[in-house]
This record gives sequence, structure tokens and C-alpha cells, in this order.
Amino acid sequence: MEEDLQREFDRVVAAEQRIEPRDWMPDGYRKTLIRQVAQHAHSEIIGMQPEGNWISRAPTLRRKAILLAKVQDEAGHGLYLYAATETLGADREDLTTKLIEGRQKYSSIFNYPTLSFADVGVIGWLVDGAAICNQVPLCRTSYGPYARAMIRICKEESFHQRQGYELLMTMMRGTEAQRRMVQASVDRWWWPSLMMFGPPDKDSSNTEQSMAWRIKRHTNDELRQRFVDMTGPQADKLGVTLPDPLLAWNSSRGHYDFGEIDWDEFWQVVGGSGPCNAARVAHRRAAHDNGAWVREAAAAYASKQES
Ligand code: FAQ
Repeated sequence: MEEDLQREFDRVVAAEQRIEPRDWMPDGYRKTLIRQVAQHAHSEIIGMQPEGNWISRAPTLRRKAILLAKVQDEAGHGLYLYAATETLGADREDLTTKLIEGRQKYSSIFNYPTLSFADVGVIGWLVDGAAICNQVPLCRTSYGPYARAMIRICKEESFHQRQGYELLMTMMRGTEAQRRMVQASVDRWWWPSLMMFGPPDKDSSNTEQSMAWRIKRHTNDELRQRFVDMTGPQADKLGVTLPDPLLAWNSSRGHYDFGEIDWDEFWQVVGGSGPCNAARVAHRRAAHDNGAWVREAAAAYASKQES
């Protein structure tokens, strides 16, 4: 019986069809999806903090409106993704508890500080750019609710990337001090952006199985290379220098070569010792605690409706 179910699951995955919530699925597939999608949802929610830091200090009304809308989109992405985990049987309260107790991960990138308004542009260009590179293939992931959430998320992410690039273009046309601010920001965010794609394939514990299940459609190194290839010409057009002396177009490979990533730094940040890990989690915990009365009121209202 279980063998028949497994055969049908394998057939659906191999045929590029979607596994849906009521379908049978191996336990490991369910667990891997809950892990990845929850981590992705947490990243969107924690990812509101670095840019949220600049909402009250945006230089113009237009920039403030754009930034507010972007940060709200990220909250929305977190919510679609938590909803996708619920279709797998996860409990959102439990996932939030795991996040604020440090038992579940979120993307390393959000543990770096935003020191100037240029960081808002660079996050849009590089961080949303890397997120898009990673997430467009996830529109074809094998689990239906995740794939469908990714379609909408990617549409919004591409606006996020464009607003960042447009902000940087504007600053680069400004004063010498603004150009220096953009370059300093690129210097700080370039390497952490490359780390977003995860460890090198040889050290990636989950990739092989996730590719076999067609949860992941490309390896970490493939997507990282795609991002570098996409970003090199954009940096030239913008007039900034990516902080890697080894970055160079390799015509025989048809790709950019680039330098070695500091994997010690990556594992430190993933392990909780990055520059802002403690502050990010403390802020999320405080927001959760401060929202307790809203949850209690909603629950009281719901039980009144039932009675
Ligand atoms: N940070 O075996 P792999 C965004 C962990 S959303 C922290 O290669 P996998 C939007 C990994 O969990 C950004 N931990 O893992 C936005 C695993 O540990 P575990 C988030 C990381 O899952 C923009 C271990 O290392 N995007 O930016 C990281 O096959 C602007 C071994 O790694 C997603 O989550 C990392 N960077 O591949 C919002 C996309 N990398 O769990 C606001 C969906 C790896 O076994 C502002 N996720 N680890 O204990 C994915 O595509 C995959 O999960 C990867 C990692 C590629 C991130």
C-alpha cells in the first residue's frame, strides 16, 4: 500500500505536476518543506527590520511611501509563506516560538546593520536581486501551495529590486558624497549577498535530496553564479565597483569568475553571532509579546461568534 503511494508521489514529481496538501507525501518531504518554507517566512518577517529602520528618516515623501510599501509587502510574503506551512500541518504559533527561541533559522543577510540610506537602495538591488534569482525557480517547486505563493512574491520582489536600482541611479547622479555613500554600501553588502545562496554545494547537506524531490530546482552554487553574472554588468552601468579584485568576465566559461567567500563569517552569522542577530530576535520577541492582547482579543471574539 505504502509502496503504491510512494510510486504515485514519484510519478507526480517526475511528471512536473504538483503535490497538493491532501496528497500522500513522504515524511522527509513534508519535514524538509516545513523547514525551508518556515525559514523563508521568518526571513521575510525579520527582513522587515533592516529597512524598517529607515522609514522614519527617509529623505522625501516619495521615498518614504515606496519604503513603507516595500516593507509591508515583506510582511505579506511572510504571511503567504506561513499559510503554506499550515497546509503541511505546521502550527504558526509553534513556528514563531521556534524563531524567537533561536531554534529555527532565517536568512543570514538580515543580521547586518543598515548604516545609511544608500543601504535601502543596495538592499533592493543586491538582496532582492539575489532573492529573485533564488525564488524564480521556486515558482516551479514540486509543492503546489509553495509554488503558487512564489509566483506572487516574485512579481513583488521584482518591483523591489527596481526601486532599489532606481534609488541608486539617482544617488549616483547626485553629489560626490552621495556616490561615496553608495560605494561604501555596496562594499558592505556584496559578500553577504553572495552568502544568501547558502553554503557551497559540497557542504550543502540538503541540496541533493531537495533536488531529487524537485523542491530545489538548482544548486546553491549554480544560483550564486547566475546572480554574479546578472549583477556584474549592472554594477558597470551604475558606476560602482564590486569589492572583489578577482571578479572578471571569463569568456571561455561564459561566466564571471569571482573570489573566495569567507565561509567562516557565514557560519558565524548562521550560528547566531553576526553583528545584529541578538537585536533582530529581541525585536521580534518584543513585537510578539506586545501583540499578545490582539491575539487574545481575536480569540475571544472568535469564541463569542461560535457560542
Ligand atoms: N542563511 O543544505 P543547505 C528575501 C542553512 S528572503 C541562514 O544548502 P537548503 C526577501 C540551511 O538552512 C531570503 N541559514 O540548505 C527579502 C541549512 O541548515 P538546516 C530567504 C542558511 O535549505 C528581501 C544549512 O545552512 N530566502 O531575501 C543560509 O537546501 C529583502 C545547510 O544549507 C529563502 O529562504 C542562509 N543564507 O538551501 C526580504 C528562499 N543558507 O536548515 C526582505 C528559500 C543555508 O539544515 C528584504 N530557501 N542555510 O539546519 C532556499 O532556497 C534554501 O533554503 C536555501 C538553503 C538556498 C536558502
